[in-house]
Amino acid sequence: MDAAGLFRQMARARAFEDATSALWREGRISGEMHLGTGEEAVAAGVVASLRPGDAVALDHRPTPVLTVLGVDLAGMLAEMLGMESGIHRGRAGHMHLMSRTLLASSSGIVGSSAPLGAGFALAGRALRPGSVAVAFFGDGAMNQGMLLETLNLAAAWSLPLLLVCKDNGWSITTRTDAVTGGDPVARARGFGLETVDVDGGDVGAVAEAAADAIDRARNGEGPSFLRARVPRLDGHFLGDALVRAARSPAGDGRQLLGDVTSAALSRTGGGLGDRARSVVRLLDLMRRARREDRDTRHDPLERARSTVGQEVASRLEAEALAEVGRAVAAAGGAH
Ligand SMILES: Cc1ncc(C[n+]2csc(CCOP(=O)(O)OP(=O)(O)O)c2C)c(N)n1
Ligand SMILES: [Mg+2]
Repeated sequence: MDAAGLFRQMARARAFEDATSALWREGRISGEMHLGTGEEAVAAGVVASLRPGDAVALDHRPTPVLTVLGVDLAGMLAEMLGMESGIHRGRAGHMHLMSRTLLASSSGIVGSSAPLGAGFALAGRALRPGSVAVAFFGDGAMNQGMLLETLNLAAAWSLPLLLVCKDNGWSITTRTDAVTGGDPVARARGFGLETVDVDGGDVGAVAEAAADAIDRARNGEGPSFLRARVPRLDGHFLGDALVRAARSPAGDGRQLLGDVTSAALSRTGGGLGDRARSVVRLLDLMRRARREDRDTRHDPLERARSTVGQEVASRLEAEALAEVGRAVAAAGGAH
């Protein structure tokens, strides 16, 4: 797929995430909302190499990949709005979206997309020779036992599987490197998988790396592990306190710090050292969140815009906005 084609898919995915965000902020979607804003280059770059008969297993940020794959946008939005017209009659919400026809499935259980993907790959090898499966998950999932077991089985059974780690450096409010031994890529290599490490904000680089890995899987040459570093543009979930603090240090930031400091001063449980450390830790997290939030060069869509040129980008973004706008109206989400 050419640069414009990849950009078009990224723009569609971003427009869908933005529309979901707007509906959530209006109070129309209940519960937590994890968006994949910032993961569009990974979604577009990997899906570009998929064909009918391939399968994808997704995590709690499934919508960019599902949008690029071609799942009905109005049906997904209606699902999130809890309507009978949703693709799962309004009962699944955003973390359990799936498509039987497109062989796509998601789950909010961190790490579970890996064994799910391995199951898809195993079934695909038997039922649809030449097909592949892709599992998408975050860096936090790399420490889940079932994911590590999957790395092992995928290599031992030479499954036609691509494991894609969308590494945003965070697991909710924990910096993933603070709870991770060694390097995730080296870990996957240790199990015998082919590995590749790419800038997940560079759609061309993702597309190229994924194409190689998927080709190998199709040809029976076994599984691969692709680590793509991505930004987390909307925080862990919409309304994330760290993002609010980052965007408004004098308002939400001061309030959050004040709340944690007074809790640390007044709480009876825990030693003084622990309580002081929790305030220092919060300050560190707020500093990192602010730095990431300010750094707009990290926005993959912004970067892709300069690759295709402003004129083409504007046209494709306008088309994407119109398409998603129609889906919002069809879902009954428009005012
Ligand atoms: C098995 C399991 N443990 C904990 C959680 C709670 N939880 C939801 S998202 C998340 C962080 C996951 O981090 P990562 O895999 O890096 O994904 P990210 O949110 O950063 O995209 C956790 C711990 C969960 N959903 N499932
Ligand atoms: Mg993460």
